[in-house]
Amino acid sequence: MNPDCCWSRLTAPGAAALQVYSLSGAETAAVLAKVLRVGPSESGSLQLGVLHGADGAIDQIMIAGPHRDGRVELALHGSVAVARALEGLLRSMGVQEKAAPRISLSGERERAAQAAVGTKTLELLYGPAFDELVACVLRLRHLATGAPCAAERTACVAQVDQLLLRAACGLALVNGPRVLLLGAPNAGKSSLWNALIGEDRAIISAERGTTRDMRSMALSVDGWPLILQDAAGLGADAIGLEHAAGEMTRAAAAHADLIVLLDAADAPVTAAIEALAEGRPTLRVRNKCDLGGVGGARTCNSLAVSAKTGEGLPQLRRLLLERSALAPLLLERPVAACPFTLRQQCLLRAVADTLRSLAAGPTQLLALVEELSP
Ligand SMILES: Nc1nc2c(ncn2[C@@H]2O[C@H](COP(=O)(O)OP(=O)(O)O)[C@@H](O)[C@H]2O)c(=O)[nH]1
Ligand SMILES: [Mg+2]
Repeated sequence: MNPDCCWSRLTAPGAAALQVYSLSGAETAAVLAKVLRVGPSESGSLQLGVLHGADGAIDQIMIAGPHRDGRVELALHGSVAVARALEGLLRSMGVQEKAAPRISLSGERERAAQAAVGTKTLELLYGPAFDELVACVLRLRHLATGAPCAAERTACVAQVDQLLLRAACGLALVNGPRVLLLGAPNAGKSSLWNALIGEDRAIISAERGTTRDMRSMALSVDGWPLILQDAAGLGADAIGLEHAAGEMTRAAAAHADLIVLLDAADAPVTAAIEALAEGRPTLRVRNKCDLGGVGGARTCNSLAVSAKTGEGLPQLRRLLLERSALAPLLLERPVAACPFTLRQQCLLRAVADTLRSLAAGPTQLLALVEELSP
């Protein structure tokens, strides 16, 4: 009977400096005992095992784990022969191969990529905002080490909130807010994308599933930066390539700063599309107004436009700015944007949350303040 254990290769196949494998399942320890001749190991520990072939020892293998999720990682020399010997042994014992987890631009990776964007520009612009952050940190440190009264906390929360608002503007200025056109197939997303960027770059077709890959374009709208994204539509019955394209759209929706929900009489927004935009900054737009019915004015909380005739596009451009993180910069007396990094913003947000929850003790706050210190 096959043991309750499966393996997957985490590194690319072929010769390399190092190969890494992952083993999981209730009988992982028993499998390792046979394959690498080691005893059970403590959670999170490192152990050295020896891989044996028919003619004796082949190589040493580093065993890391079990990790908290029960997984064990094996790190071995990158020779193809060693990897093949290990895989052969596992297969001969009936240990099942499992596809390695897909690497996607989400979670940690996406955050790291986001944090890296524009850091050089941020550094250059950082100067004027530096003193304010230092003053804020000093005040917070005083709060964390003293016994702050409620009024002091409230004043500090207000200061951190103000910094956060300005920081969001700063980052939007440096990177450009990401605006995603979202809608059903044939709503006219690609047509609108073309119209807004002023070039016929995307293929337009009444045939659904025409758009597959994500398209991003950096625009200047009234001199403000904006990243406009066109993605595949989300059809309810999508399969194969269309389904894969839809998955990319979902990922883009999760990271967009503003979602334009594009409606059209012949391609209405579905409940599934609405659900993707739930809780996110959203702007409702009705396309194809040239076909009659709705005029060029804003109706039912949505702006009517025509990607074909250009009607409503000046208003749409303005609304994109007003609904983005750039909005506080458009006011008659704009806030002073300060270009803190994404990491600093996350820390500031954590500080604000900690200050708000009266239960949190000063130790937690102090730890955050120390991390925030420039
Ligand atoms: N009349 C009219 N047709 C439009 C408009 N926008 C797009 N279309 C048509 O709708 C169909 C789908 O357009 P497309 O941009 O490819 O839609 P997508 O699937 O949402 O990207 C095409 O036949 C377009 O010519 C519009 O504003 N008015
Ligand atoms: Mg399209």
